[in-house]
Amino acid sequence: MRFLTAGESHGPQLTLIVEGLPSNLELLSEDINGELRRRQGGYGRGRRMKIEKDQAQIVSGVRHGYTTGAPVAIVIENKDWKNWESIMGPDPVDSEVKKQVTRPRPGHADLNGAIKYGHRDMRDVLERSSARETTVRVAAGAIAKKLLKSFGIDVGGRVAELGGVRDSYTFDGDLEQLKTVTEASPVRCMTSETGDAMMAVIDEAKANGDSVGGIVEAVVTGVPTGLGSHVHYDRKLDARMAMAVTSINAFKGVEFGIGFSAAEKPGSQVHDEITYEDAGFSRSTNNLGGFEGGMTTGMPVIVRGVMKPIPTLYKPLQSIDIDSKEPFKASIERTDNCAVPAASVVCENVVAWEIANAFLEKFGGDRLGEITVNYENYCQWMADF
Ligand code: EPS
Repeated sequence: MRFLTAGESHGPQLTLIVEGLPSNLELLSEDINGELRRRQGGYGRGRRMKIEKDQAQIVSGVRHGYTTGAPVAIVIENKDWKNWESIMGPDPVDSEVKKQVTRPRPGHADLNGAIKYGHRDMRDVLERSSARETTVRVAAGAIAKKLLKSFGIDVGGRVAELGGVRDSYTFDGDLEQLKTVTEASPVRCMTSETGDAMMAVIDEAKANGDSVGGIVEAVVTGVPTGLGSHVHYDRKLDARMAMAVTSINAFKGVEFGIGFSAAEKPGSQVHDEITYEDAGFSRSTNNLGGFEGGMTTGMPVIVRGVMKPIPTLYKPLQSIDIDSKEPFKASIERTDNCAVPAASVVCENVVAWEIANAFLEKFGGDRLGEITVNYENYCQWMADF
């Protein structure tokens, strides 16, 4: 499978094309809209999310509730477009209509993109680099989640740390509980007192015109052994996952299982001992987060990503105007002062996409039924191994 996205933050719509989905997968707009709603929420969001009510319109590849095997195209309207038509329209306009952005925000794509693509108005950069694009990546992930669900694979996520406040929870195998608790938490945190402390940090940052980042965790259960491969660098699924997670806007790093803390421990306390019971091979712990040798082990996949604080600040940092070359405070764009809870939903969905893609590589077919036969054969193979 592959997908392409198009669309600017204040353009008319976002567009997604997913190619390579099998036929006969049940897919309803609501499967996607449910995920879109989750992404829009979270404590710390700004005024934009009061304007948008993201709804997926499926415009091809699905008929009477089932995929046909043709590319699935989805559009999501930007309701804010009506306020930006003259600034963002495709047709030529008088130069005075253009509100030129000439003051790059430190930490954003503004300056590098302007130099690289030759824009004197950095709106031509920031509109596409905006995290608004994660809307359609979540739509792609929602389709992946639906596919995975047919094979008993489930995905959830949580906020593990926000603005320096760390939640002490570690995943205990109960994904249903994780989903229930995080869905009820405004910051998607598993421990309510920690969630309160996270909200206090967001309030404080907002009062100071500042922003805060954090760490999110995605968890996938029901993953069969052997997705990905050890035989070539670009077939290692953890490596592909790292690319997917660090490509989420503002993400700066990724870890699996105990992650970077493995550096502090001896090997005997890091590697997960192999066990064998009626259900087959397993591991006594899951320090490696469900991956060994670029392949899934059959243990839950645990992926964490770190999001830097959003670089658009109401208390802007020092910058240089690209026209006058004079120092100026960077331009202020309306923004969220914390999008970590939303980013947790995005992380879940990009992880779901990578798992689904690896699943189709291993068990692929043109029809869902064909994939099911391939998967069941493999389950039998594993049981006999
Ligand atoms: C964003 C700035 C804000 C966010 C936006 C990402 O938008 P605006 O500039 O319209 O106020 O709300 O996020 C979304 C629109 C979204 O859907 O997540 C940015 O600068 O990246």
